[in-house]
Amino acid sequence: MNSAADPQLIPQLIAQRHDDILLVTINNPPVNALGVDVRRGLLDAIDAAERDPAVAAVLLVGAGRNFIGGADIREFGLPPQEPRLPDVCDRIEASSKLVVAAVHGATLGGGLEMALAAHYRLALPSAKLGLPEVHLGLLPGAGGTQRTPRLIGAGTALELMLSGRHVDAAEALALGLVDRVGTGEDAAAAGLAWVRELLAEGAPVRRTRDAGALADRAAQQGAIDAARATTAKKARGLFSPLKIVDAVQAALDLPFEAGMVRERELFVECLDSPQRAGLVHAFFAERETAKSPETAAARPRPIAKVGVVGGGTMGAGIAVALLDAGLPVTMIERDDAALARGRANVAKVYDSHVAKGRLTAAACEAVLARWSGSTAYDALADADLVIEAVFEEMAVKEAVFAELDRVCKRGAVLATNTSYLDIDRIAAATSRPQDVIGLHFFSPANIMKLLEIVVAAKTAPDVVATAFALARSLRKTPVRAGVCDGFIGNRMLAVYRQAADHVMEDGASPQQIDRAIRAFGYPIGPYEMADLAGNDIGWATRKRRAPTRDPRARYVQIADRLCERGWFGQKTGRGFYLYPDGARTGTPDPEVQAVIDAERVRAGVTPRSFTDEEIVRRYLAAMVNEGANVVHEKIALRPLDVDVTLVHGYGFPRHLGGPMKYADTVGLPNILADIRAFAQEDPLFWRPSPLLVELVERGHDFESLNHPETQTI
Ligand code: 3H9
Repeated sequence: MNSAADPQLIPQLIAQRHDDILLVTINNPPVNALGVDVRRGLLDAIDAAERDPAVAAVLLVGAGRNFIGGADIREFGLPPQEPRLPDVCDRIEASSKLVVAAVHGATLGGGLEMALAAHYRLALPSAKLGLPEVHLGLLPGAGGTQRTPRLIGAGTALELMLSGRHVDAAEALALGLVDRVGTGEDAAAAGLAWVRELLAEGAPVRRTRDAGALADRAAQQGAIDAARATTAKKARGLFSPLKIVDAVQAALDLPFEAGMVRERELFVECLDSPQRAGLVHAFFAERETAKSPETAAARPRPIAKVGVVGGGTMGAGIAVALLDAGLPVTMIERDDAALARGRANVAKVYDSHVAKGRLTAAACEAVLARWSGSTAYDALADADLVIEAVFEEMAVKEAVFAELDRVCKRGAVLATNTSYLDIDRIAAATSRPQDVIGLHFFSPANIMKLLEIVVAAKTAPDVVATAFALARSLRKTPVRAGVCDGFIGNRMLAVYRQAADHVMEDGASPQQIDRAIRAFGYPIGPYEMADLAGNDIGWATRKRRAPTRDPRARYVQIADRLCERGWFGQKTGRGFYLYPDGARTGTPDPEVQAVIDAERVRAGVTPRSFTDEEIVRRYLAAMVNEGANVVHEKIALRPLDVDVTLVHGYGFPRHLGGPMKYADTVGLPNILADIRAFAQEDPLFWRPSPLLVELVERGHDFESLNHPETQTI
């Protein structure tokens, strides 16, 4: 029953009286983020409820699919606006009228903190609760670090805040984050029914700040110490995780108000850190790359059945990714033995899930029942999508696509997983180039998040839209790329790896280069990575490119010398490093050093020493310069597409946002100055990208190109 006395709120907040309960609905699409208007409205709503003697309780719910997705991330870095979220939460908690939150869908960050400030909490089955601020370089700064430990203990609170993971309603109940799990999907209805029960029972106002889970000081201190030790080891240069631990320490040591002051100080330190800027950039960039001009303009084709051609590492990984998404997969191989190996490659992944207790044997069987195999292409006649993952050679790919053209139904999407080859040529092997697209997965394809969607000259818009829809259902991070040798990522890798090779031939060891790049934030150095992936892959590419290589260009042959000896990396027990007895971590190899020394003599190089800093500067300057070329040539839509590619496919540290964001942080004039300085020794390799030069001349940064509406060049 609505009353004429409903307080007048703002469009993002709807208040309705239901007898003596004020139902406040947060309605701020898309995720009900707690922007300044919502915060003001919430204060007004609580004040209005306090003033109105006819109101006995307030019920907070979210409109649409979520309760609240958190603070409004777009406001970070802008001048703060009152009221601050922690003050709104304090006001809710301080209310003399009962405040209840009924949550569903995303209940994250500031959204969960607001629910924790309410006096009682109910979660619907769809609820996903979490404190994911750590992924944005932040800590829960609206009382989350003070209320959560008081409610569920320091150890559990830290586990949630340091992992940022989402918990479902049942787990939230078991942990004590919520008081009750409701049924159905209607938060208002479930919440109103419960508030009526609470009022009938005379349930008291109950404040989380007074909850007693920190009572056993010694045990709580033990949990904090343990979390600090693990975090110091695991956080690898990340700033906010240890601040989270500090804030929870304050919850144990200080009274609530003083703890909130400490939380604020630590939150502001995180807010001001470049890592926060990098991680927020990455957050929005990942959402931008999930759209493309075609997704706005065309409807995806339905995909119910998929074919995969090739059952090697890549084909099997792609099959697993598709099976994981619930799709039936038909695998094609050239003979029965190869098909059996392909099936075994797929089954191996699920067997290891079973062995680790992640999947029951019955569930494993059910997934594998969706796999079928054949040695005849005709088995793909009714596939809606076929992904080719065969040997990386144009003639082989052309033959496969000619076969697909013969057997596939009209309208089927024909995708190639090539990492380098010309997709326009592959498409020309069919009579339907409009249906051909590149889907470049990264190995292991069922794990790596990146999917380069490579749009060829004749690819139809609805085929592009289909690829993006597929990426979403596979939970991949898609990036739209154009056709060139290596697309976005591998094209850039070829260039910055050459910069590293130059440094190696000029005097640095593979160990020093790997160490410098790891210290920058990469999980693994370039030569450790090459050994892991297999040096023969790069060798094949270099051989393919040899006829088109500029004869004047510097060409470091060290890797070729290793490959000629069969030293392909981990799989052969040696590469740039030695891997005795199947070791996964390499040890320096004196024979590799001898090869390097010999190559230096052959190339007439007098070795010199490099600082780690110079190594990193050269590596990144080469990366950023090629990134600028990739944007300039419209292979990538924007600099942010380069960032997402390098973060999700090549290990670039996410907290720096990506190479282009990093370049903006360092300053484009500084990057250009480095390139010009390095060009003194090798003007052919260090040619400044025209885009980089133009941006510097105009005083612009890469960010200015990320939003076409404000684009100036
Ligand atoms: C925080 O709370 C700090 C406090 O502790 C302290 C403060 C003092 N703000 O992901 P989607 C946009 S930090 C603004 O595609 P889904 C997103 O950009 C925050 N915008 O949807 C996109 O926009 P567009 C802690 C946001 O259904 C659209 O919503 N919270 C926010 O796949 C749809 O997003 C988090 O870190 C936001 N908070 O997933 C949660 N969230 O359409 C971050 C989303 O223009 N959010 N947008 O591209 C998420 O994890 C997911 O978005 C969510 C929905 C699970 C909510």
